[in-house]
Amino acid sequence: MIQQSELILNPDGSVYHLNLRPEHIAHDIIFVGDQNRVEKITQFFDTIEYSTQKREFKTQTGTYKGKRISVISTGIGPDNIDIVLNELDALVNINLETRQPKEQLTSLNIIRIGTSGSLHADIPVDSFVMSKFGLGLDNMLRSYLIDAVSQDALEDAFIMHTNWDIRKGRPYVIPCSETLEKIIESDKMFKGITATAGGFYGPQGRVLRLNIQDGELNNKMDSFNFDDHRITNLEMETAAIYGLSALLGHNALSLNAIIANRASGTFSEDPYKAVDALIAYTLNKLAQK
Ligand code: R1P
Repeated sequence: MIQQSELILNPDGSVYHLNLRPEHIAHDIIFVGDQNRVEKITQFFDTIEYSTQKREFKTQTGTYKGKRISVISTGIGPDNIDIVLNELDALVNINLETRQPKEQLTSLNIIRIGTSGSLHADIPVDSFVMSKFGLGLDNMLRSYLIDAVSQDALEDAFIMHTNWDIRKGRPYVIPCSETLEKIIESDKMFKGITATAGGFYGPQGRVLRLNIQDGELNNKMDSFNFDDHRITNLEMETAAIYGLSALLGHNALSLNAIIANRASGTFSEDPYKAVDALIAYTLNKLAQK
């Protein structure tokens, strides 16, 4: 039995941070970072059956063209992904009354619609990137036993290429769900490795007043190539989502609208428009699933 201190439930039986009970979520779930992006998606729904919010975690469940979908905001960073993935998994795979894991496990389909910076001049602002792999620079996943899902050869090549200082922890690489990749992909999308950083400034090479450990890291990531996969973009959630989904048995895919180009130093003139276009694209693909 899982103790009360380990799986915390609110008085109404909902999971502690997400404020959700099992009946409140669909098995097709869209993650966004920004809580204000939830309604940018659900405004297109036929109906909304449930809405809740606690802190940055806002959820709305409803139907889009007859398909039941939940949209959840994760806030920023891999630490939040640890909360969201574990609590969502508890909703489907743990009996919250007996506090025992279920024998029949359920796989959720999780698609992130995020914003991100591109590392290459030829992946311009306002384009879309699908993450074939997540490359975690953040360490969160290293609290779990990940050898069965992580890609050692790609990790080793990255460590060698960037002369990575292992005092920052060993980067981890996790692939996307091939099932979701096939459903969502098109020639409109760039595809590559998405690097996930544990912070926005120093961890992504931004220098304001503090010196950083490796000022050349973004350039080295830009020139990295493994089996024809290059590092396309840098954000803060994908690798953590891929890692926990793979470990817990869920399918995950991350899509990002490119709003900044770190190679050319440019920023989208209308980032909301790029995100809206990615939302429309994803909803249509999901409705056809
Ligand atoms: C940083 O500004 C945030 O924006 C990006 C990063 O991953 C990070 O969460 O994604 P979202 O727009 O989805 O939050």
